[in-house]
Amino acid sequence: MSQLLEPFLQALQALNRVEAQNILCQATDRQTSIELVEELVVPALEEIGRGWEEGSVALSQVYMSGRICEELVDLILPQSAPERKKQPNMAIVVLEDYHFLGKRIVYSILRASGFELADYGRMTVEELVVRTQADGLELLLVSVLMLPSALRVKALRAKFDELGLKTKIVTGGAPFVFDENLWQEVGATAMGRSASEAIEVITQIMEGKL
Ligand code: B12
Repeated sequence: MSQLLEPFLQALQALNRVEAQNILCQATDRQTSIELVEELVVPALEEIGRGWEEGSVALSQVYMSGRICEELVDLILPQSAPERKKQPNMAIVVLEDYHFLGKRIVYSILRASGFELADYGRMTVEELVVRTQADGLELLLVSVLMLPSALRVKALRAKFDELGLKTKIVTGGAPFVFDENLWQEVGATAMGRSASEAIEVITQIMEGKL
């Protein structure tokens, strides 16, 4: 897998969608699509993000790489698993942020693993409170990549508490990976670093461990 990272990265930076797709598809007979996403797509985008911070990658490259990866992820991730698991009533949302790829991956992988969940797209705290109450959610998965958005989870938890909503919040995305205590500070029940960890956390919640 690691030897594919450099060519995949180069294809993305050259905005060569066809080449990026070829590299990814070559590996699908050796790796599961979930492994490919987590071991190739995510590290490549992180590397591109680092390049942008250092000034060696343009914002247009960051944007187009993100779009190309979105399309490729849709292409390789399996559709919903036929058997659904008995599970909490749950949804996933991007909270006041514009980074959608993480949510899309977590959503697809959860559905492919047998979980049923609603996709709320992008919402503000106010919209989310109304929707959560109306749908009677037991579990809300929140994806953010920017720190100000991550801090909004605190306002969300406060609104839930004000209304007596017991909905559990599980957070994920870069700010929670950078600061390992942030999920507790914003009042979440747990956090996950990847789509696989999302499955682990939900399983623990179903077993009453969280
Ligand atoms: C691609 C990208 C963009 C694309 C987004 C395209 C899209 N459709 O998503 C574009 C170009 C639009 C963009 C814009 C901006 N970006 Co940007 N972007 C990135 C970049 C390079 C990669 C993000 C990404 O897609 N990663 C791949 C995905 C799959 O990873 P992920 O989201 O982390 O998800 C995984 C896990 O975190 C986890 N996960 C995610 N969500 C959840 C949820 C739950 C419940 C669980 C359990 C797990 C989980 O599972 C996923 C799969 O493993 C990051 C760099 C980085 N290191 O993250 C910067 C980054 C996030 N961006 C940043 C910034 C600042 C911006 C802009 C403000 C830039 C600007 N000045 O215009 C704008 C924001 C616009 C807005 N109003 O919000 C900063 C945020 C800094 C901060 N901490 O606040 C970063 C960190 C770059 C940096 N170092 O400065 N960006």
